[in-house]
Amino acid sequence: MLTPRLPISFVLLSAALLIGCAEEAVSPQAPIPPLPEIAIAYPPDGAVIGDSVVVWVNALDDGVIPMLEYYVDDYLFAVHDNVLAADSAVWHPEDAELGSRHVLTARAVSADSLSFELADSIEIYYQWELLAADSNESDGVNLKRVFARNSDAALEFRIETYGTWASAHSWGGLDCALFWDTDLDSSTGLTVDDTIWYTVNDLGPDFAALLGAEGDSLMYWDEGRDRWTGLAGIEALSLTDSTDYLEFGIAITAIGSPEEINIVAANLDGSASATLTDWAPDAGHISYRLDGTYIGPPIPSSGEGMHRFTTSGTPRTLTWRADRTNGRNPK
Ligand SMILES: [Ca+2]
Ligand SMILES: [Ca+2]
Repeated sequence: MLTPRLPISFVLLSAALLIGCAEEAVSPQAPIPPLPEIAIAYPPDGAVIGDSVVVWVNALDDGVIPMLEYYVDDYLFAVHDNVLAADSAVWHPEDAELGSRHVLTARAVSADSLSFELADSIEIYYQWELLAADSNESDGVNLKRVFARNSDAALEFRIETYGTWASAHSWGGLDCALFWDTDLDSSTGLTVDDTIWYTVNDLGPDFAALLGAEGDSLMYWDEGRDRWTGLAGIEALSLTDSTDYLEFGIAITAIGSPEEINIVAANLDGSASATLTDWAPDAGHISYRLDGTYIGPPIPSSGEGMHRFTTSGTPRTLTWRADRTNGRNPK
């Protein structure tokens, strides 16, 4: 059988192609396997952490992560090699400010000189979430910053002041109040129509926590009698003499288990004129979601202070509880 003779030019071209294919077949270049998708599984986005946090990262599909890097902001705090499926690292904040916000990032990096990467980021807060920063409006004790955090069961606050009180539970020491609108309705609770010497910005507070000279107590607004009435429930109180901050917590069930509340903080400085009030914020209110994102340990209790409830302190004319029938209206 005769084979048709190919033109010389085509034979040469075919040979060149064969040589080219042979070179490709022996190339040492291996394809780069795709990285698995990764996700930060814990903590949840927006979490408020304690003194340390364990960060868990999951690979969402099969594969090995050649290198897994953990960052807080731009700081690399852990690197793990050849991660399979799930991995964790611990961050210990050092010199972080209370209430500071940080971006936590996990970055999966391929083995070929960092050319290929996947990342996931969340936001976290250190110890507390900052709700309000208030200016220094007097020489006496006045509000500086208000913080909050909540777990599924507890709602906790930290209040800092300019100036230091001497005796927390004496007149002229501290008389601080935190007002909560738990039904988000300014027409219920204490309103402008009620016969009391103050209104709480644009809030219709249904509950209040009093701390200091009027006794450390949780109150509710009695609509029938138009007055604050005591409830049990102040927990984990950290309130001492000769300092400028307090921390306390309540059971969320004590205020009806709301999902969101509006908040105004107030301080009554009894050391000078006994009429000087300070509000945070100065106008309006703070909105706060009780989303259970605090994952740190509970506030250390001062001795046997858990579930502390007192009504000690003798109410005076100008107090958060007082009404106009006491004869004086400082407004
Ligand atoms: Ca202030
Ligand atoms: Ca209300």
